[in-house]
Amino acid sequence: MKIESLKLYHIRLPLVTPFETSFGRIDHKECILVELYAEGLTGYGESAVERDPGYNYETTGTAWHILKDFVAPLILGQDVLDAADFQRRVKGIRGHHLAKAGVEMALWDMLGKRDGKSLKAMFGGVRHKVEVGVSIGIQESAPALVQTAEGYVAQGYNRLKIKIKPGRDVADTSAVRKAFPAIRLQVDANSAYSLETAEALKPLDDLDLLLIEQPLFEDDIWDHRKLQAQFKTPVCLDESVVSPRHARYAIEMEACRIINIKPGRVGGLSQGLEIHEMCRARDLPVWCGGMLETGVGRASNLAIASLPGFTLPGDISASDRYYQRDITNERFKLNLDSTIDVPTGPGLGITIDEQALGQFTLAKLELKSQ
Ligand code: OSB
Ligand code: MG
Repeated sequence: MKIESLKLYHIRLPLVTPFETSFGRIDHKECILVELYAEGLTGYGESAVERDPGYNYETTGTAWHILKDFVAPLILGQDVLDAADFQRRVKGIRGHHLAKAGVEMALWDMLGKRDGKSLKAMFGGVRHKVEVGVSIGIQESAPALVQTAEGYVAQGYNRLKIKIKPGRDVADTSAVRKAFPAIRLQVDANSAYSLETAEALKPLDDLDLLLIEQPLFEDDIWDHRKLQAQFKTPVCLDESVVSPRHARYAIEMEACRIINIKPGRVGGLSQGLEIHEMCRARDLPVWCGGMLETGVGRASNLAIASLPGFTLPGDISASDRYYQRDITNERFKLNLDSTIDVPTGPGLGITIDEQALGQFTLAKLELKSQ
């Protein structure tokens, strides 16, 4: 499709409740919304960056720069055929996966609208609804955490993920396990430990957890291998897997037994699909991670999570867990069985609430082909 224009929106949405991880606390979500226009069709994508370089090195600022100065000139006025063609064009831009993935998502949305196909259909998804859970930030205290967890369980979530950090790990997780002896429970350290300090996590191995996510440094697959060897509980990698190549390294090194696929982190939906295939061929379970996406990114996450290898519940919660008002007209609701329906409309299957988008936009830029 001949790309006629690319619009960037730096947006900032208030969260219904603050979100605290080992790298910080936020009460607003910032990211970049991408809007492509070609042949009478509009496609939307989300670059799931954050304001600060805490989760990884990308920020709303770096994504804006990379998209405006490097990605846009490679696609404006160009006939971009599909996601693979897009990836070939941006190959020379090293890193900045979240930024590039936003444009790839918008392209999928446009292609789906052109062909009258949903992302799920284009990917070969096999589920109409996907199992989901909720990711709970670090709370004031262990009792406060249990109380928060109770709220989500009452809403119907049957899988909880708890954020941990040194000093706020075993006691917090044990308290939740005690309150909910049968719930599917997992923890996420967001790289807060070293192999030495991870010694403190040993008691977690007796709490019947689904997995321990990214305990060690984001660039350290080797030490995760050493740690996995000491735990019965599967280690799951998030930050460390930045490409299909890294997924292969991790699997071959036996650094993890589960992979969290965030399409943005690995450079786009096409790489997410590739990792899914690789893991499926080796019987390694995957699940879809989240970055507190707006309805745009969440629609994309639901679509990829409908693939057969996504056998563990995703970090894809209902809209009301994140935002009182979202930028999509569609709101995602939790079904009674802790699932969310996969969108069925063409492309992402969502429409933009223009008024909400206007309200949450901090900066906007339109780039057109000459
Ligand atoms: O590590 O999985 C993570 C949110 C922002 C950045 C990193 C992570 C997260 C989450 C939230 O855990 C998952 C969600 O979107 O619900
Ligand atoms: Mg994580």
